Amino acid sequence: TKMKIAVVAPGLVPLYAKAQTKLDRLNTIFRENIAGVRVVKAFNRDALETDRFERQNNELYEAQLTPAFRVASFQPVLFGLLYLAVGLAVIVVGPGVADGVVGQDPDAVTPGDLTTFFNYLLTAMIPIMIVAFVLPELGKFEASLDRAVEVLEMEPDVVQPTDAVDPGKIEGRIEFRDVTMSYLDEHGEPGAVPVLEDVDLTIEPGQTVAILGQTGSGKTSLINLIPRFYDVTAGAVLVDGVDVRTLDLDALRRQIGIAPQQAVLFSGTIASNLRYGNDDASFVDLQWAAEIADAHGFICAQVDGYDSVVTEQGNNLSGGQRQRLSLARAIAADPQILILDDTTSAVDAATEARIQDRLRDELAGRTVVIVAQRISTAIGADKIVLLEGGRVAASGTHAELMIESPAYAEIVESQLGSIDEVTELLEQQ
Ligand code: DGT
Ligand code: MG
Repeated sequence: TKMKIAVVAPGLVPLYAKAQTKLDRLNTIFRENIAGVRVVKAFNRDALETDRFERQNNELYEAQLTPAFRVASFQPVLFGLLYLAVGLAVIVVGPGVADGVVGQDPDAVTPGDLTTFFNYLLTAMIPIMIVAFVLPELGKFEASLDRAVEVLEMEPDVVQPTDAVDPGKIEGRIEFRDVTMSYLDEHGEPGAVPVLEDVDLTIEPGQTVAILGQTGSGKTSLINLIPRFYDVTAGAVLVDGVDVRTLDLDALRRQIGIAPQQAVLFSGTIASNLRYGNDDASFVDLQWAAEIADAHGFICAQVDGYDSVVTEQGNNLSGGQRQRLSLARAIAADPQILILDDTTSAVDAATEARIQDRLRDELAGRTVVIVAQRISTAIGADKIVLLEGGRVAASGTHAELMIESPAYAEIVESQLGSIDEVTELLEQQ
């Protein structure tokens, strides 16, 4: 018996190790897709990701099949041994039982009786053991099944419209028309307190608009309406004069490059991440995008440059590096509308100024929407929008707002000190 196990087990260990590696990989893909679902949606990568998951899932299935076969084929051997033991017991003990009594007591136990007894015992015991193992699992099974069905039957809030309009190549005009928005609660009903209220805002093609506002004022919620991650509760969001709810989702999102507030990367290489929104991007395109995002320098400093490995969710990179790659990825998608949600929060002010300069020069003609914490990010924009509690508190150029909006002037002063310093900063630009 020991020989047999020695033959089977060493073969099993590497097989299980291989299967485990496949399982790890599948988990990574799964986690990345959950964490990066916005990015997947924004860059129209649903099909690619489904494919990636399916391929890895099949690999795991194959890897588990071989050891499962080995273990299954081992079962008859196990039962054989069990019955052999019963046989031995009967041979050894049986005669002793019988010897003293045969011929004297007709009710005495014979070796045959003993064999039968053991057989019945085993036959009855196995199903009892199985039930004992399976019963507690049944409860778990039902709970899991309910939850799985719930998830599977979930309807996405945003769906491709019937008779979707293909906008063709867009110019990049964005209009928020009397927009009110509440996130849906667990029953699919709009929440009582809207996070955006009566927002009226027009952004002309080629303009750079900065959105300012305190944390929770609705900045992210506002920009997420443009690629239609959510729908408005009232009013409308229009791109090039067309309600986004009537536009072909893929066509709309293909022309929007977004660098979300959380910079999510995927395992692969730096180049594969930069190409995420645009498979056709050449190496020169990638370099161009990385230069603008101020990422080219640190990419080249890596041992393998653009082919350097990015581990799960970009964990081997710093926050600032991830942000810059996320920005470069959005630029490499060659979008007509570029949306940056606080994308430079983890980079220093000098680097940020450099990025801003290059964005202005290299992306002239595209519409850029920047969510900003720092006044210095917003100051050069064509229009600055100040959000307060989901409402537009003020909007205009820096010069206009300094006169018209005490709230804006207050933010400026608190961040930049005296007005003289601001003037100096403006002159340098
Ligand atoms: P930040 O990024 O901290 O500077 O804040 P904002 O200005 O980007 O705020 P935003 O738009 O993320 O949140 C505005 C409000 O909406 C805030 O009260 C939290 C709420 N909210 C944000 N995302 C969700 C969501 O996915 N579901 C629900 N139910 N509420 C959300
Ligand atoms: Mg936000």
